[in-house]
Amino acid sequence: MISSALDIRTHIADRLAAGGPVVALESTVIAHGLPHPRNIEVAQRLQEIIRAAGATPATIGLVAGRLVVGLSDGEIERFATADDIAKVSRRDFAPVLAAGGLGATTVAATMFAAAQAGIRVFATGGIGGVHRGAESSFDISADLPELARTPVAVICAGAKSVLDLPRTLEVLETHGVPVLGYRTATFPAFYTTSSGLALEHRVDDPAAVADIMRTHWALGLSGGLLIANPPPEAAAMAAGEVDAFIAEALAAATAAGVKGKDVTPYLLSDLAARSGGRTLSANIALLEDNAAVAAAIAVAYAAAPP
Ligand code: PSU
Ligand code: MN
Repeated sequence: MISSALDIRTHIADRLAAGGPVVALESTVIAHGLPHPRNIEVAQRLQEIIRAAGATPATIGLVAGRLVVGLSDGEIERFATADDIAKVSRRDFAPVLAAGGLGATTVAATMFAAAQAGIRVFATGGIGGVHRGAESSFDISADLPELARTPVAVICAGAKSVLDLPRTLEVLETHGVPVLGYRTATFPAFYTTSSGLALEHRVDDPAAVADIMRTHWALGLSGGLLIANPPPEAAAMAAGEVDAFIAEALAAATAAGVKGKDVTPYLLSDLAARSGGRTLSANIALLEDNAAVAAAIAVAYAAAPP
């Protein structure tokens, strides 16, 4: 049964009903991940990239008590400009829906909404993961258990190296989430093309990814798949360049007492400031590239549905 709180906009419902390719997009990256006005430009650009590849973009967020799949341009603009937008992960849905107003969905929440709507492909920047020091803070993103339980393929540039990447991969393995390197044999590190961590599986074209998605779900394996696409070379940073900024940003976050859901947005904006905007341009370039790869995968998946 589809909840009355779920608002799948007509153009999305029609495309899905026709078996057409649809790519989900999150709203946390708009509201909390990128500064204004780049956020609105990027949100629009991601939709254009997906349309140009023949798929339909469905940006997801909470508006006035409803979980909307397929936000309008006007709504996306509100996410890009309003202050105090709630960051919504799985635990936050019901309270934020009850309160009304805007809620920006994280990877976890966007996956949940996409699956409810019947969307199988989702493009983002980087997933949340195991934070450094999680052995004492217990800070592990809800994105990881969501990947374990919700059947959506998430195209990302890995997880940011502010996280503990080896442990992030361990948790994904524990939960049986396939991690596919897209044209790479190692896990990308978001700002940099490689973390140096070897992946078991490498896939080189969208049709092969779509085939693995079909097989995974046809077997009755639950949960999502992670497609790890390195940032484009031209925009990627060198590890030596980004590591010092990350160490400084982590120290600044600790000194400022930043905790919980505020950690990721704090680090992103702190890194952008410290790097003179280098991390921001890398972030935007990889978001655009992930949208293009996701659209190609969605088109391939729609061409031979399960
Ligand atoms: N990675 C980015 N930009 C972002 C995020 C991740 O490059 O804005 C957001 C995503 O929405 C992700 C969330 O789901 O941060 C993870 O937050 P947390 O670590 O609090 O789970
Ligand atoms: Mn967290």
